[in-house]
Amino acid sequence: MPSREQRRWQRVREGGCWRSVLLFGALGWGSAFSILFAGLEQWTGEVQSFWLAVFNALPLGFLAGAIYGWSRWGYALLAKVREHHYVDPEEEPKRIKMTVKTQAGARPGHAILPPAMLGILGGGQLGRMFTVAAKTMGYRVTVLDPDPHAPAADFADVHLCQNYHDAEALAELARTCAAITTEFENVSADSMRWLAKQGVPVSPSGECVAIAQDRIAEKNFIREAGLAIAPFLAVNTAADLEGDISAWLPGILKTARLGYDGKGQIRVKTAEEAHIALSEFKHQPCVLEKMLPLKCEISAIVTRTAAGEIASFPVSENEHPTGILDVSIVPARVKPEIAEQAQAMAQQLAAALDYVGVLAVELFIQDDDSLVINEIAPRPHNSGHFTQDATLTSQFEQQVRAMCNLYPGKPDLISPVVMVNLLGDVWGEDGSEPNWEVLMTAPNAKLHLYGKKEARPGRKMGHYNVLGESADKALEQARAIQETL
Ligand code: AIR
Repeated sequence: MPSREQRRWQRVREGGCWRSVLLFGALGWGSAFSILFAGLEQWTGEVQSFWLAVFNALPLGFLAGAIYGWSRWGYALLAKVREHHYVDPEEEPKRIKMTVKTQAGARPGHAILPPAMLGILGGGQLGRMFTVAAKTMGYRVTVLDPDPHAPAADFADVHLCQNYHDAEALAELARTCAAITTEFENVSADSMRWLAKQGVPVSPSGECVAIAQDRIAEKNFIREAGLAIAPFLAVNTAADLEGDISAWLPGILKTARLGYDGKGQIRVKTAEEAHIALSEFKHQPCVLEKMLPLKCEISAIVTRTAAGEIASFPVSENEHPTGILDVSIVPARVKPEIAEQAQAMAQQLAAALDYVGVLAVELFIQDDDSLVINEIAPRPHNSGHFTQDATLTSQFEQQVRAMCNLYPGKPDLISPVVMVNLLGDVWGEDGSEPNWEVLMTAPNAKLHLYGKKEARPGRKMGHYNVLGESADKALEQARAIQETL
């Protein structure tokens, strides 16, 4: 049952401003006020005929009605301005839960508005797409990345070409930026903590990044938050692999830190293989994760603001045939209650972390339909690139919005979509470009290239989104295009 406040918003939103003024204001409310005034006059004994009194009171009634109507118009105008923020919780109870503040000034803190300078640690493809989103909204961007050819530098106003812990570069960021974020969990969490200490809003916090950077800390946090994870063994030294480890076999040995895009992972079937894998990783801390019987992999990406509003993107179904994401299919072809549960788990985790920004949660659907969290990323995610073309707000715009203390944009899906990654493998050995012809002539396919100078096998060079009538149709076309590259 919608509340009174919700019904009022609904009427105002549906009514349109001028209709409110004319119909309800001058005529409707005018007549009502006239009758009221005439009733008062008759009551005080001033007039004999009630209808004559109504007639006499008409000008005053219309004036009062118009004033009331105009106040409604003001309200309607306010509604129009705020409409963008307003999501009726009754309309979309599962996808998005927002706390709507209707009082001016009720929102804690101040919004950071364009043309403020925003800072980002890391200038890879995720930083590049963030920069494009921020620049589109009128912000300026400073990127810190040691690579002189960092993809984000093509669009950024300032590129600080230094390491992520360079004191001078960090001081420059703190001095010039109104808010700072990151695009790569391999950046230094200490740098983020230092920046926050200088008084700049940093999101996500250094604490959240530190948790996501370390698989052991990450898994412990998720478990303590009461959410399901795959069974794992923390392997700090080879001694942890002694004894009976059959409960985690066959499994995957993953380095606790600095692994991404399938890097730092080896599949192991026996204890001996686990030892060999650990020496390959030069005995750095690892986790041994048990391989689970899986139906499929999905991800739930949420945006959370400092005020606690959370918006969830539709869940994507992900395929990683070689350990690197190949395609994301949206909406995920899973039971709706599973998708909803995944979103709820991501929201719960974001709240437990007191997270600010875009948080990606990768999950496994096991054979018995139960969900376990695989890993999290404290930033926009490859499996969320579909949002650039298929949702009302992209994950990169959400990152800007969250760090600037704006409300999250609407995350609704406009069309079923399939995202296909373009890895360096599709480029020629001599660096020659793939055959773009078919992709570029398909009106419903959208190409995004990252401008990386060097194409290496397994390196993410770009992606494309194919929008279709259904996820299956989009997938069919996306695969056909893939064949032609
Ligand atoms: N990234 C971060 N975590 C996982 C991924 N894929 C993105 C970031 C980072 C870039 O990958 O944008 O800057 C690094 O890509 P590469 O190809 O230079 O290793």
